Amino acid sequence: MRRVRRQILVLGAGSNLGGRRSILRAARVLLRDAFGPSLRSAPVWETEPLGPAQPRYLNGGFAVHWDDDLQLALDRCRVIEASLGRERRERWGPRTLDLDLLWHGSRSVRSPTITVPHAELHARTFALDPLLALVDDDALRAVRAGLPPSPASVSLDDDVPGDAADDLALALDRALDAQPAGEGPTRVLPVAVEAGGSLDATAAAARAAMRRAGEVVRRVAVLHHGDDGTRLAVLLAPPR
Ligand code: A4P
Ligand code: MG
Repeated sequence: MRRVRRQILVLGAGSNLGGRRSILRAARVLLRDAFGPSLRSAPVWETEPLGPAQPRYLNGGFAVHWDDDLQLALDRCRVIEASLGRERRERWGPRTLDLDLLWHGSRSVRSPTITVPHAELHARTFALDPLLALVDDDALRAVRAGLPPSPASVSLDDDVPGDAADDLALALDRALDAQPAGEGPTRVLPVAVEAGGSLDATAAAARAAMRRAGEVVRRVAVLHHGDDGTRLAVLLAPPR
């Protein structure tokens, strides 16, 4: 029997609100559930925003095996974006999470809702860098060579100090004894914390609630952390 080589679909990921690293890590967990264990992650780059004035982005990417309809893949990405706090206001506006379909091997698709390869791919180092970290393609490499170099990337698993919302996510992961490994399906619990609660108090209250409910926490993503309060997405393992 002839072996069929599965197509690789590369998703571009960007975040410029909240604990960006915690959001991309949470996205990785949810994407693995949605697309299967073949998922691989690119490193991440901090990039200047393209479009209206807004915070800097953390950009990365994920590769999955995918032979199915691209609309189905985009729909799954939309569900993950929404569960990690994505709100659609202005085009190119700031977002907790953006997942774009960048590239699907030799496939080229143009429909009213999907253009693959991504229409802006050739001009965007923040999309090409993660893509080239995941696939080897001479034509793409030639396109990348014509664009300015990027600063160094870091692994999605490296902790870079100095980002308050991401520091909070890490502290909560520790306080809640997060167990990132395990089989899906992961559930996402939105949690709102009023302004003024200390980190310890927030973590203690959340931990008590999880213990009472018998929940196992996989990861905490900080969607918003400001003077007006904190919003979290707590990723829970399946009920035991
Ligand atoms: N759509 C068509 N093709 C695709 C595709 N390959 N992948 C359609 C995803 N979506 C695709 O997307 C708008 C429409 O594009 C959808 O209806 C979809 O069917 P959206 O996610 O709803 O809105 P958006 O993300 O605000 O718009 P758009 O045009 O996708 O923006 P981009 O291209 O995602 O750019 N600066 C930095 N440094 N890093 C960034 O990641 N991202 C953006 C957003 C702006 N500036 C940035 C970054
Ligand atoms: Mg988009």
